[in-house]
Amino acid sequence: MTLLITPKDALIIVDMQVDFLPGGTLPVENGDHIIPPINALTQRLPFSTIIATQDWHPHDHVSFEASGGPWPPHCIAGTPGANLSPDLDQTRINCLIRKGLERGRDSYSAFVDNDQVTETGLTGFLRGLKTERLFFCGLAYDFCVSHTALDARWLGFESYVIDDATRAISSDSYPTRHRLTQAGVHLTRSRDLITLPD
Ligand code: VGL
Ligand code: ZN
Repeated sequence: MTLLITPKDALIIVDMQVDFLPGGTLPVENGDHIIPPINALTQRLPFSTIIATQDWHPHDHVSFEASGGPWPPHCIAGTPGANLSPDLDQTRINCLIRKGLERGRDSYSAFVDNDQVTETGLTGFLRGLKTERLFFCGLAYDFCVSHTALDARWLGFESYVIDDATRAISSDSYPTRHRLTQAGVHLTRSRDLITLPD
């Protein structure tokens, strides 16, 4: 099913950072393969709101193995690994949201920390622009992309994950896909997003 994208729609590019790409400290397999489709989305479609998120952790963050967490150190604030990929076209990105800044709390969602209390401000930003539909892409499908899309749905936004513009850490995406569709998050593909010729 094709979807006509208008300037009222927003694109949210999740965590396209050096550490999550091949060669980084927490690389998502083939994460670099989604850079051309994401660039095509921002270049081809008339979104007026394009948000990029960044995981942005202190060096002793609770999610790191040295602190008893599940992950190798990644996206340490201000380091090159926390930068957005140099291959990502940032020309039309008008908002950057950073998350996971507090040592003792992680944040998979770009809306609210894992404590479900601390907000990033993204909700107010989008509501202020009267945005209704949100389209999600980036890394990683089974963590930050899905948590962000689920929160968006819960907050009342119509939410779409762009399947060919995301990649998962786990090789089995079925549980993530199931959780998303059960919650009413739609799955779509780049080629189904269209615009009117001008
Ligand atoms: C992420 C694991 C740890 C993500 C962030 O962006 O999906 N995953 N921190
Ligand atoms: Zn992280």
